[in-house]
Formats: sequence, structure tokens, C-alpha cells
Amino acid sequence: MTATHCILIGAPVDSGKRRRGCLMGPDAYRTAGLLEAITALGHTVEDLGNLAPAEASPAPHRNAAIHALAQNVGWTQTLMDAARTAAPRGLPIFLGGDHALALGSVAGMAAHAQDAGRPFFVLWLDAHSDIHTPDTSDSGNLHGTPVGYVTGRDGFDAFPPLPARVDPANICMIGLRSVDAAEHTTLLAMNIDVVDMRMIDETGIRAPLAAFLDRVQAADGLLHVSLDVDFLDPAVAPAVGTTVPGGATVREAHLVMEMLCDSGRVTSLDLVELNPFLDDRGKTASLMVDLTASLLGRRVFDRPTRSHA
Ligand code: HAR
Ligand code: MN
Ligand code: MN
Ligand code: MN
Repeated sequence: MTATHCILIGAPVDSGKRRRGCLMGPDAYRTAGLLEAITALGHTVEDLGNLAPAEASPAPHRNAAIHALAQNVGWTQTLMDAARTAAPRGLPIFLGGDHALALGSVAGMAAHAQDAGRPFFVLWLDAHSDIHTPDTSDSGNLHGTPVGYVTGRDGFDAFPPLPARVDPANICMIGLRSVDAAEHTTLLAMNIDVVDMRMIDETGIRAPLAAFLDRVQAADGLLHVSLDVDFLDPAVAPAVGTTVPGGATVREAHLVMEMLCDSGRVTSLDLVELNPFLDDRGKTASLMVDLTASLLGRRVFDRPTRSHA
């Protein structure tokens, strides 16, 4: 992989749900050696440190269950701006923080793609589809809404206006195994490319990912990858508040990262939902660092002929 300038954006977002701890995520990645892993691959790294949410004072939401609306609105503005500023200079890596950070990171990268006149694609690696709106969410936890926001669904009036909507046809979700009824209806209506765990069991993870990457390639698109810790099986990645059994294995996750690297398409990355308070001697943080390294070119053994094709 050609040398890349990686821009680390600490996003200690802890407002997307009620259980606390994701605010420690950015420092856990640094502690686990993320900067060293990236530079060892011949890339350069710039660490912007940890950002803070902009001030926001939205009116209370009609859904009384919504948790920490003002903070989430503020983070969305901050991270949208940070993405847009960083993207022309390198590959932004958003160090979460819970998945509510993706309202800002994805919206900002979509705006950047629009500015650059390029199609924009999103790969969502997650147990959850996170396509709620503030109105359809029963939990009121806004980490369940980023895909709803970036696809331009109604109900986000309190949030910054979307500079560029993400085309649902350009989204692929892999790893799903916990989808609420309202989300299921929406995923079908929007015809989103969903690769659930059953499909992975039946076809393997390689074929559907290769098909998606071929579409990104054919469109000459920019690709944002949003990696939720709970994409992984909780046995190998326990540091997450919303564990769902039956997730991706270490081997499947590495294959995904290696194929993404081979594609040469990834232009931004979220690392989200790590809750270091729940980790087991740093093993989840370390695995996330290893996966990032695979995405950026780390190889066990290099074969010149190997690709995802
Ligand atoms: N769908 C559920 C809700 O909206 C759970 C969402 C959990 N989301 C994450 N990120 N942990 O994927 O409350
Ligand atoms: Mn998620
Ligand atoms: Mn999840
Ligand atoms: Mn291919």
C-alpha cells in the first residue's frame, strides 16, 4: 500500500447511549499502540488529540426517551467540520467514542466527496443497522441513528442540515444480527445491501464484500468504513456495551481488512463503541489496532498475485 498520511481524530463521544465508558476509547487506542502500528507500515501519522462537542441547545425532542440530544447535536457539528477539514489532507481515522460519532464523521466525509465530485460509499461493519431516527428509536439512544441521519431520513431537525445525503444504494452492512422491527422495514424499503450473519455462514464473508468493492471500484468512489467493535464476536472483543453473540471471528475480520487494503479504496475510518472499562487486559483495543494495521497494509506473508478477485 502506498504511504498514506493518517489523521487521528479523537472523538470521545459518550452521549449516544446511557452506559458510560466509550469516552476512554481514543486513549485506549493510543495506549494499545495505534500510532506505532501505523508508522511501522511506512505511513505518517498526525494526532489531532481529543476534540470536544460544539455548544448546542436544541429544543427538547418530542420523543421523551431521547438521551443527551444537545451533546449529540454538538458532536455532530464538530465531527462533520473535522472530517471536512481533514479529508483533503489525508485519511481521517475517527477514534471513538460510541457510534453516535458517525452522524458527524459520515456526513462530513459525504460532504467532502461531494466537494471532490466523487461518488461516496459506506461499509458498515456492525451487529446493528443503526438506521433509526429519533422518532423510531425506542431506546432513545442516538448511537442507533447515524445511518438514518446520513441517508436523509426525516426527524433530525435538531441536527445540522446534511450537506450531502448518502445514497442508500451505496451502503453495505456486514455482520448484522440485531435489527429492530422498524429498522427491518426501513432496510427493505431503502433496499440496502445487508449481509447478515446467516449470509456470512452460507456464502462466506469474501463474496459479498468483493461484490460491494467491485461496485465502489466501478464507480471510482470514495469509501468510508465504520467499524463497530460489536461486529466482532464478544468472545474475542468483550469491550463493548451492546454485546450480541455470534459475531465475526478474528479471521473473518482480518480478511475484511485485507480485502479493503487490496481495494485501495478506503478514504476514512471510524473505530467505534470500544468501552475500555469493560475490556479484558486491553485485548479488544489491541485487536482493533491490529485490524486497523491490516487495513493499512500489514501482511503475514506477501504474495504478489493475491487479491480479493
Ligand atoms: N437498535 C438498538 C437501539 O436502537 C440498539 C442499537 C445499538 N447500537 C449500537 N451500535 N450499539 O451499533 O437501541
Ligand atoms: Mn453501531
Ligand atoms: Mn453495534
Ligand atoms: Mn474484485
